[in-house]
Amino acid sequence: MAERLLDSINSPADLKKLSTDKLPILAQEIREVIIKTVASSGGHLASSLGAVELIIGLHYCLNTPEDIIIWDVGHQAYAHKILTGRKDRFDTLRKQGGLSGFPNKYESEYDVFTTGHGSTSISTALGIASARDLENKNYKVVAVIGDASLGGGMALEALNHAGHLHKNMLVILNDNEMSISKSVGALSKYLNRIITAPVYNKIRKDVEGLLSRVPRFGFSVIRSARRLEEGLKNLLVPGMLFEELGFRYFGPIDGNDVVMVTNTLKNIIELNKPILLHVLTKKGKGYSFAEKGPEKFHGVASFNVDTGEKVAIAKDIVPEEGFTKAFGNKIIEIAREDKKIVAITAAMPEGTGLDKFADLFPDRFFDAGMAEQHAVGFAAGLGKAGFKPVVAIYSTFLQRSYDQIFHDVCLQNLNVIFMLDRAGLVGEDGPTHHGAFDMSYIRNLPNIVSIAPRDEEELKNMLSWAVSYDKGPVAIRYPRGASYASAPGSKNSLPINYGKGEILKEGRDVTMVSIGYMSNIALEAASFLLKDRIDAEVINARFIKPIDIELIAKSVLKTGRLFTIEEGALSGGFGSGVLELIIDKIKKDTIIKNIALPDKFIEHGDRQALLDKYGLSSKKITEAVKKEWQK
Ligand SMILES: Cc1ncc(C[n+]2csc(CCOP(=O)(O)OP(=O)(O)O)c2C)c(N)n1
Repeated sequence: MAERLLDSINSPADLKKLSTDKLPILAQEIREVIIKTVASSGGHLASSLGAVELIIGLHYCLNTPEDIIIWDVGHQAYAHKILTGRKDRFDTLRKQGGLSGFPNKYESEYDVFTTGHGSTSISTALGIASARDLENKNYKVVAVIGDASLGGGMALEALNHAGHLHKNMLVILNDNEMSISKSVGALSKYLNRIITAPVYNKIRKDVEGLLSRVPRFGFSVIRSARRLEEGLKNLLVPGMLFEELGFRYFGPIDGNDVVMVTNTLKNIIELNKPILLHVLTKKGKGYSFAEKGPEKFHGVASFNVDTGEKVAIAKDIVPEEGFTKAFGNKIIEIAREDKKIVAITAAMPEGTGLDKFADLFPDRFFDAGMAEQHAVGFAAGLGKAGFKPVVAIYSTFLQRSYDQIFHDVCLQNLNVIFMLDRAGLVGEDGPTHHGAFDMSYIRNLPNIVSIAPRDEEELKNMLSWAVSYDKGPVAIRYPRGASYASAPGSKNSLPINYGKGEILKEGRDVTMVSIGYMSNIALEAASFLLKDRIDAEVINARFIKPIDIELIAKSVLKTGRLFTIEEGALSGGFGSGVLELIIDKIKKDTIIKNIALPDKFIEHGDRQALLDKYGLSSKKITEAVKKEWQK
């Protein structure tokens, strides 16, 4: 096989040895590596393919890692990993012990900041640029942010502050007109107007030509280019938003033309001021299936490169996203009857299962954009005005909205329902995406009820119950990828009743109190324990708040041993809540153990393997109970 250019590149210094005319070939080689790897490991394909030329251009023109790049979300940075000494380990992407799917400061000095959540990069970059100036240093700072992430409150707050501080920094707006699905919002319309303004575009092309032809242009050229562009934009670009915010705006340029990107970067990088470079990229670039269906290829599981089809999962593995679909179907059923139901997502209609609802009830569906804080405040307004808002946001992203949950929903005691998908370990996306903390951050707020279903049937019943409950907010949490349509024994379940748990299996030796899907795992553990003649009572707590402490205490008084089991952080979580309330209701010599996620950020890897590692598989739970039993 002919030697690839990529074979000789082990660092950005090697990249700089290439002449610019070689860069398109390198981009193609990097794409091939990304497609091949993601087809096997799964990951964020479409965004990473779109950003290849931009990443080559940045490492070609900057002096990394002294010059600093902050990636927003970080899901687009695969080419950055490949160019910064990690190409030989790239096949370990997202695997346990392997490379992270996101920038990770513990993985490489080139990953300055560990990221995974959106809209953070401009704030971080501005902070670093300010520190640099305080120390009279002169490295460069660049934030790379997507058009959807730019709509998040934090990014807009940062732009506002940056224009005021007037720091030397470069913000690259990587605009592919897509979030996971189509970008929404007035800002996205504004960007689209910049791109499509016909007269502006024509003259912009002349400016672009000027920028790319002159290898390193002098101040007089900058001045005339600027004057030309300025006059043009004053005439044609409504608002000149970025300029008004204090940034020099350049672009839009074709972000998939690596020579254009490189030449433009070379020219603007030395301008000592806040600059915003608007690059247009194609999400999924270079892989036809991803170009045609960027939503489907935003985050993918393993797929067949030739057909673009998902690799079939073995029959014995429960279908992914069972809870998500169950929610999506049930909310439609309820909304047909109840015209006050409205549904809200923060840029994730498919991921949360609301896409069908959006098609059926376009007037009652709201995509607030990648703006979780606003989504919750907005829901509060709808709730205040008499509607029943159902806000579906992943557990980890709802962290953003903590103050809105507190101030706009709980304090007003509004009937807002939160659907917290991906509550628990998500697997390969790792620490930024695990939903480990929601029980802790919701349980401590007054007025809100927090519940978790053990199977899809129970999720549907809980949703119906939450809609009928009219005394305040309700949060329903459920994990990723693991679900039973109807778990063993669930057909005989009791109806959902405020603050009441249920006994799934009676027993006399130990009490296992579990929440949500973990109740199925606890039942499995109980069946293993029976083989050792340990007769466990298993309680499905159903309510994280208010906890059915009477039911639990009665059982513990009988068995003398209490095990709480939850897929969430130990600190402040469900088990912690049980202890707060049970302490004066049980005997002093009761054996107590909380089985939960430890007080650390859990790494990425296979979900089942991680659950086992952290003691939450039926095998590990059985071992933990036996250990206490033998004491
Ligand atoms: C706070 C937050 N909300 C939601 C997400 C989930 N998410 C990851 S990428 C993405 C879309 C990003 O779109 P954009 O910024 O335009 O980048 P692109 O993928 O198009 O390159 C979303 C919604 C997230 N990572 N962080």
